[in-house]
Amino acid sequence: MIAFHSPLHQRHAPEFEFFRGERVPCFETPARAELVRAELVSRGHELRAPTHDCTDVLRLVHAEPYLAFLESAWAQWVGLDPRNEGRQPFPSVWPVRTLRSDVEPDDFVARLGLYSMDNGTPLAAGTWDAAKAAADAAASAAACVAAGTRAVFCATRPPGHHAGADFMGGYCFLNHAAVAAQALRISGAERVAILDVDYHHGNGTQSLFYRRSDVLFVSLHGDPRTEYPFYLGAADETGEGPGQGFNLNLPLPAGTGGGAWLAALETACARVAHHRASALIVSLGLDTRAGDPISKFTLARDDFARMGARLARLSLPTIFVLEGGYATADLGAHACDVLDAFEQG
Ligand code: OKP
Ligand code: ZN
Repeated sequence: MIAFHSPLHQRHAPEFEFFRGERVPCFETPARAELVRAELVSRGHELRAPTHDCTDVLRLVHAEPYLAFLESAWAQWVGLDPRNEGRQPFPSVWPVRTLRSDVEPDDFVARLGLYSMDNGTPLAAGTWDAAKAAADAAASAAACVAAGTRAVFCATRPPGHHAGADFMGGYCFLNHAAVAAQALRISGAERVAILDVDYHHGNGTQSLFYRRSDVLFVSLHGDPRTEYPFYLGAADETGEGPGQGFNLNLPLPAGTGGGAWLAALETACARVAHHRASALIVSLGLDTRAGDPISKFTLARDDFARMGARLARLSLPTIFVLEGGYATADLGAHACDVLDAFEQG
């Protein structure tokens, strides 16, 4: 399978995040994409640098003020104090209900809060470069599929599915799956489906397409009553206005194993098939594996090949976009098991 990858991902390398009240080393590391890249090469997949600039599509997915903030955020931070080069900024105040979110404050950290959903998404010097390269990969994958390629993988990071029109969150900055979907729509696909199999609900992707019937969003994820992102992902979120009926959430309890997960995948695939899409985008989170350090499903190694084989039976041109997966040593194997089974299916 063709896999888009850019070494620019390495420029996004924050050192720590907050976890259970402590500063801990980041779970979302450059090593993740490097290990996936190495496994792709060893299994004979074709690596390609992104071929397309996503800028025009990006403007349709994200709000202009957010893009302007994100692109210059590190320069703004270091501009406050040159010693900030060695420090990570974190938001500390958010415009929740009753506070105003229509004015950009002059204070940098207040602006960071305005454009963030959590304090778990550390910025680094090269965050923009890495996220932009991943979005370029998504646009390139869309061009490939529009030109007739059956399946493409975006071996990119940071992930994207928590990022919304004007906010970052959950290690995500730009929504690459949404960029791929929007790029496919522009290149003539009338209907597109996004299937999100990451452990965490793709709140950003859901919100971007919630009022649209052209892009179906279906997600299997840990029940948000107990799992991040907590405030979106329930089964009663079915779409709004023209998008009514075009959002399907299948929350599953923590502890769910391969059998129940694959049964839910069946429901998800039936809904995708019913959409009669001309292409599928899979937000491929691999954090559903037993032992993932921040997730609570218990899929086994073999379940990833089963997933790939089931997705192949949809018989749709498919773009796989890497999202989460933090049991880093096995990440390449899990990704390639899905892709190889898909290609053999
Ligand atoms: C991103 B993706 C606390 C750890 C949990 C949020 C999880 C983000 C998951 N700092 N942080 O969907 O895999
Ligand atoms: Zn996840």
